[in-house]
Amino acid sequence: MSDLPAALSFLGVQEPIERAAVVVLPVPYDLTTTYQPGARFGPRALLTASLNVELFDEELRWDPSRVGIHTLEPLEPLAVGPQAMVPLIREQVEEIFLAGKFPIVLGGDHSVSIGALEALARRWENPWVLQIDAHADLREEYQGSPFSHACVMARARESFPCVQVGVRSWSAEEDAALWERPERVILAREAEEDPEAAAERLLSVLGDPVYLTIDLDGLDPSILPATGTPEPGGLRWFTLTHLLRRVAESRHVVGCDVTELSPIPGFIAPDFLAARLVLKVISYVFHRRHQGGG
Ligand SMILES: [Mn+2]
Repeated sequence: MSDLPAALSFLGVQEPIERAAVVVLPVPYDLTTTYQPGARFGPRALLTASLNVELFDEELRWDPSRVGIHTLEPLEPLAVGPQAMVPLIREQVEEIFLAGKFPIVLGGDHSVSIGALEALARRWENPWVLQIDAHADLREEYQGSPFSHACVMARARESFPCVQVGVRSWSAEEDAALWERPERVILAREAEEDPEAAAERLLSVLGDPVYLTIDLDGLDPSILPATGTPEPGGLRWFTLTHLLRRVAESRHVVGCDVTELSPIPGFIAPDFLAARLVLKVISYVFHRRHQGGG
């Protein structure tokens, strides 16, 4: 693991890795993107935007960067396909888990989650996966690959119980699989109509510990248009942050990935949102531990 210059580290801070609680792994890979490619530029745009993010969390009123954040060098993409990327990502994330640290994988397209989830299966006993996404991602295979972004949750459900939040687009093929356990699905519409009720329902089904996989297209395209397959009717900022805060307050969140930022040149708001969301996750997850809580 080699270091990045401070200019390309998350928030522009770079704690030595031994002392960091959070390790950020940029994976600029998007070769399974089906509509608008460009998620390969996501990590760089997010990291660049993060240099201007206010470190102080106005909500919990503390500076979450104090937990120590270290950003690794971006994982070099392999053109041979997602299957070759999976073990590379798995090894790096497993190393972060084994060091007792909190991994944050920055995609790249959503297929980068597959390697991270394999590391999760090796490191944690019976973890749950909480997916934020517009799409069900439950195809058995897509365009000849079972490791496509469109198959991420089909792979995840082979190993973990999963709850899917923000969903509003799926195929006929995925429909039956999605509704196998309706209590584990919170549609975007439901979350938007009553964020508090949605949070209560989420907490009534979600186990512990929890890994978060955030496909940014779960958010509404009015605030996050910079993504490969935008879908109308998504989550708003306060809906999503409320859900994440409630989860982090009551569950052990062990890691996360944030994928599918496909920057629009000259339009920085989505990049900034993504950077702020990563800092919110760190704030919510570590605030309790920092206060001496569980
Ligand atoms: Mn998606």
